[in-house]
Amino acid sequence: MNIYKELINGPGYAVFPVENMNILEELRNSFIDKINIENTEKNIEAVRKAMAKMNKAEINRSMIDLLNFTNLSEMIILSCPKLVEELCGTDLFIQRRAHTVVNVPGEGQAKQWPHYEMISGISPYTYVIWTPLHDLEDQAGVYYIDQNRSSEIMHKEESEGLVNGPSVLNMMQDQKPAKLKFGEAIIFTPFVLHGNVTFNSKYARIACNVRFQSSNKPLLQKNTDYLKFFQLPKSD
Ligand SMILES: O=C(O)CCC(=O)C(=O)O
Ligand SMILES: [Fe+2]
Repeated sequence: MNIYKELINGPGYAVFPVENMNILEELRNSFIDKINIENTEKNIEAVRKAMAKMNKAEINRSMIDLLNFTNLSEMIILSCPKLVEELCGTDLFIQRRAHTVVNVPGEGQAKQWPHYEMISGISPYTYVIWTPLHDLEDQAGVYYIDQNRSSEIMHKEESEGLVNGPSVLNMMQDQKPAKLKFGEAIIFTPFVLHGNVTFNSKYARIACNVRFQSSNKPLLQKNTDYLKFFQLPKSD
């Protein structure tokens, strides 16, 4: 099955190898440079180890250093240009500021409840690319729920007048996050429920994600505060 079919007719998510590893490596080095954690060697494992021991306030503080990572969105998109072009063409709206998610090990630290991206007001024409900055061990990644099952769950909630009711929150208990290697990414639609779970490790988990859509499709709720125009270079 090709990725388009997996996204539209299949589960709504697909793992794929990043096309341009040199850009992903450059992205990772840029993250390590910018995050600038004191007395830490400039490699991803050392940064992960240092961040695993930081409290939430310290992590939030260090995230401020990433505010000047102003081309993170472009870098993720340019690491997978063929896939992006196949799905959305060359003229895009991309998230102005891609997210970097640092998830630390230990009970009560899981950052994301089960959610689907449409809930944050992006358009139904949006795709998300998520990629870790290192191999994922244990349960540190993200789990994804088939989009048909996701939509059944959300319809059930709606009929019961609930948002994040027990059936959604209980989903966190028995999920198996996808184990990606550095150099792999997941693409998913805004209808797929996903989230993360508690994991045990000496290392924090660090991943980046970006939202994008064709500039020919309606934006609906989001505007250019959230998105910027971006044109993929001509492919040869
Ligand atoms: O990185 C995570 O744990 C959550 C990421 C997420 O919610 C997303 O990519 O939309
Ligand atoms: Fe999400």
